[in-house]
Amino acid sequence: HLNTSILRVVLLGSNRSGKSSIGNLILGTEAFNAARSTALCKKEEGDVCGRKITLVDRPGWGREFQLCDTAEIAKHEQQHSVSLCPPGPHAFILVVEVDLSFTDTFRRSVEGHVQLFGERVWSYTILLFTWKDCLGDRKIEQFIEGEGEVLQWLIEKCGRKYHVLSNEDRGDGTQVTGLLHKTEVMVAGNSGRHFEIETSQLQKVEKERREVKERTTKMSPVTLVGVVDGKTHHVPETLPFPQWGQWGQWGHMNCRPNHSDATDGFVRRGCLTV
Ligand SMILES: Nc1nc2c(ncn2[C@@H]2O[C@H](COP(=O)(O)OP(=O)(O)OP(=O)(O)O)[C@@H](O)[C@H]2O)c(=O)[nH]1
Ligand SMILES: [Mg+2]
Repeated sequence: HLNTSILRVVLLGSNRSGKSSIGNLILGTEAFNAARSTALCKKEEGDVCGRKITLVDRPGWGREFQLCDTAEIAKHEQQHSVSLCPPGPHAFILVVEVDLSFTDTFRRSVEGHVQLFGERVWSYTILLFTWKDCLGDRKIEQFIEGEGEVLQWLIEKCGRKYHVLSNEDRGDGTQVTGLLHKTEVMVAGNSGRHFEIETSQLQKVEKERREVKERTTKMSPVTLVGVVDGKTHHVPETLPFPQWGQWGQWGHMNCRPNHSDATDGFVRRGCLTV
């Protein structure tokens, strides 16, 4: 039957997994920028196969990062995604590239970042394998069987709800309809209920975000100059880093300032070591 209510979805996953790309594939637009790494949450709406959908894209976490390696402000931005689709998302799509190595480090990283919202989030999460083009002729079931227990663990965590597609293949409409169908089945399994986050948790996040914004607007707009592979790059942004000297994210690269004026979690000047 035709469901006229809005389906609210938040995209989760590590950097470069294909979150912005799947957002574009679902909406059939270029609403999200997949040419560069997403730094801030973004909400887009569309009409897909007769269903109204609200999609929230958000920054990914560093592939090799454990939750403790991720900057507090990055965690706040990740959590902010839920505020953009009140009263809460019906579904989270956890985007994972098929060609990752499913090690224990991967497991702890995914578990930590997904569970920023608490253990209950898994009941609202569908696993989406991207980069299907890397599988060649192999079927996803064969691939899963050939992988170890970490991937099995993830599939169980998501209640065996998963889908596979290639974001590069824009011609095959069944990729998106299949994903949306499985998402709707999950939502129906939750009796249409949306995920609710503790109001106090969200309020804390929003307060911290406001404070950070106030601090950054007071900063003088200095262009960060980075040296990457011996070449000088101008970084046109204020970069958040966990702490001075620690690794952070710039585009798709892990980098860290080797000297800077960062005393407050931000780097405005300095050199980058990649
Ligand atoms: N071959 C192939 N390339 C893909 C696929 N999905 C994404 N890409 C490419 O991978 C790169 C990263 O994709 P994004 O959609 O920006 O990834 P993201 O998860 O939004 O990354 P962050 O914003 O950094 O967290 C882009 O160059 C995409 O074109 C896929 O299924 N197959
Ligand atoms: Mg992105």
